[in-house]
Amino acid sequence: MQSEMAGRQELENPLFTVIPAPFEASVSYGGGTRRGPEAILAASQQLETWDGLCEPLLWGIATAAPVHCQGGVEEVLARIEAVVGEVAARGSIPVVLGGEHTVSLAPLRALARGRGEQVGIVQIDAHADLRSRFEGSPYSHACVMRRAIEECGCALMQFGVRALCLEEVAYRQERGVQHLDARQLPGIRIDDFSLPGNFPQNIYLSIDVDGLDPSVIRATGTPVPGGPLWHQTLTFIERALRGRRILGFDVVELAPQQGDHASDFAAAQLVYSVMGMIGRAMGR
Ligand SMILES: [Mn+2]
Repeated sequence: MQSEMAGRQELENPLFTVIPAPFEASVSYGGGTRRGPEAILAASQQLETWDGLCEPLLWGIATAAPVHCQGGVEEVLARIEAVVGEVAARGSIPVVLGGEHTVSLAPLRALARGRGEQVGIVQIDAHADLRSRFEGSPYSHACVMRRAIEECGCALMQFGVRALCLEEVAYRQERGVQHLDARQLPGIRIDDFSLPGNFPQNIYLSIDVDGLDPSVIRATGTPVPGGPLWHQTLTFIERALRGRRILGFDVVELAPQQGDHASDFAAAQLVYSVMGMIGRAMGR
């Protein structure tokens, strides 16, 4: 993200630090998520700095060097976790760009594991990602939210899910996973949504770009029709952040495709719009 317009104070203490994490190991269908971060960063140069309500750039947006993502999954997650931990310790909000959804486990380990208070994950996704194992691996992108619940003790709220298996339905019930699935959306006024009162105060937001309808973002490995549209998704996020403290967020699973720069741009706009919502929720 460009930061030329920010003042010295904002450059030294950026509100956000973008961490590119181009990790891609579990490809279930279409591939290419390792090129997601660079495509989002390239598209970010085309964004208007005024997001319609405020100018997040002025709060300071730093971009860290891409995390080295070759090697075994545990090794790579440990590297991402270390960078997220450093960023958070400096008081900047980490913004992780994937890569496949597995990368979300790293910021959750850094921000939620061993923390005194429980962290609630707000997940935007077409898939529940609650499988115990997928294609032999407990670290597949199809398992990431289950790992987060079990390793980091997180609560979970899912939005836009429309592809899940019976194992995941049972697990949701067993663990009290909250959800607003895609099929429920036609009957709902998202403007009225709020997280349950007993949902944790500390929030981590994880956005799998396949959560949005493929008419908004289609450059992703496992697109599923019938998802929430742009404004529904942004309204949901804004409502979910209300009155909560946000520890960090990620945008994952963009798999850029030649000729589809609309998807790259939408993902970059999503990152920037969420930054605006977070800053405004903090009273900036
Ligand atoms: Mn996912």
